[in-house]
Amino acid sequence: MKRALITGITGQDGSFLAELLLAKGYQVHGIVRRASTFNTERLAPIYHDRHEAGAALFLHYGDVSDGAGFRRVLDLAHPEEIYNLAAQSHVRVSFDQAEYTADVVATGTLRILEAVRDYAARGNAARFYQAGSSEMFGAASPPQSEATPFYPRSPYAASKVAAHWYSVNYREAYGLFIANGILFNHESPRRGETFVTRKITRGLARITLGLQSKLYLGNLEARRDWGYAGDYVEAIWRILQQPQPEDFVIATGESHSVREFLDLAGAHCGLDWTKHVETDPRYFRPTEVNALCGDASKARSRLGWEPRVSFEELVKMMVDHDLELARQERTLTSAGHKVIERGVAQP
Ligand code: NAP
Ligand code: G4F
Repeated sequence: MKRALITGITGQDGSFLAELLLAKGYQVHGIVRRASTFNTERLAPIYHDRHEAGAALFLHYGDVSDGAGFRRVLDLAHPEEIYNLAAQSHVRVSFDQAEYTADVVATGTLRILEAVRDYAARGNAARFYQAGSSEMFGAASPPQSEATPFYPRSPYAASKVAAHWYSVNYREAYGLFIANGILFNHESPRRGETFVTRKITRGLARITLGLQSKLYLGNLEARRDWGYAGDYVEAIWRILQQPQPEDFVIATGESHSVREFLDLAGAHCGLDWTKHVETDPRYFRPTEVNALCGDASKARSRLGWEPRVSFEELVKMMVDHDLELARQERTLTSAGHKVIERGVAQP
């Protein structure tokens, strides 16, 4: 049985990747941050108590700001594959929490690489995946490929560039199997509710069901290359199965504006979104990434990877999911139950 260790397992991608690896017969270990509330909601469907026969998913407390703790988990899990997905992953928030973002995203990766280097020196070969981002291309004109120079436009993106180059350096300096994925935006019904796609599908669904009246957004003209997270974790896994460690852009090659996302989501809800969406300047970024569109030719030819879910199918999947959530919420409210808020307004 192969063993994998995932940082960021409680996030959108972590949950999809854990599911994929379990289906492939891996024993999966994940690092979970201690929080005062549960942050393992996305893992609930695949988690079994470790005392149950056949349990293959094991969670360990840890944080990428704590190198010593990570090393202990590494020795305990003893993985052959390590996927570093942990990040303060919100671009707008990184302008407010720049030092923290650098500590987690850039230095956090360095801490893990140092641990992996020492793990290898003790005779343990582990393949390492670094979750890079199309945000690293920032102001570089589309289409962006592995050959496009980085031009980061946020503390988050600059930190991801640092993590990318730390990873390249450790590959070259120590001959380790280290690969960077440069993934363009990927979404799903599990996407965090403060990212624009989910904010839109959740907001329009609640408006459709009469649970709220307005949705406040920022820049509607930004263009993104949006794919489906379930497809992207398959690419992540394939990157680590290659004979040599290399870096890959993962993207659909199609780009749409936030406005176009609203058009499709609104149409699927049967709602004229222009009557409900208002602009709030606090959602604008000091420096914006205007247009991202990836050229994933290398992944197509070398990994044999292709996205399966189209943009239209993705929007529909997310809207359908959030309409169902809103229906459940309305049923509870109309039966006199108080709906427990899962959070409050955030960026
Ligand atoms: P996400 O949903 O925000 O998940 C981030 C994960 O990192 C969560 O499990 C989070 O834990 C964990 N985390 C945050 N700070 C941590 C820390 N200090 N120590 C340990 N864990 C920490 O992000 P995602 O969309 O799944 O993305 C996964 C990775 O891919 C991230 O590195 C992201 O930057 C990168 N990426 C994402 C996209 C995309 O479009 N989704 C595109 C390119 C690259 P909590 O659950 O406790 O918050
Ligand atoms: O959904 P977003 O916050 O995603 P963004 O900034 O592209 O970052 C995501 O994708 C990256 C890959 O390219 C990841 F590395 C990163 O971790 C994250 O997953 O914003 C998308 C666009 C931006 O141009 C933003 O200005 O939507 C625009 N936008 C407009 N109104 C908004 C809003 N974004 C958010 N979050 N909230 C708004 O109200």
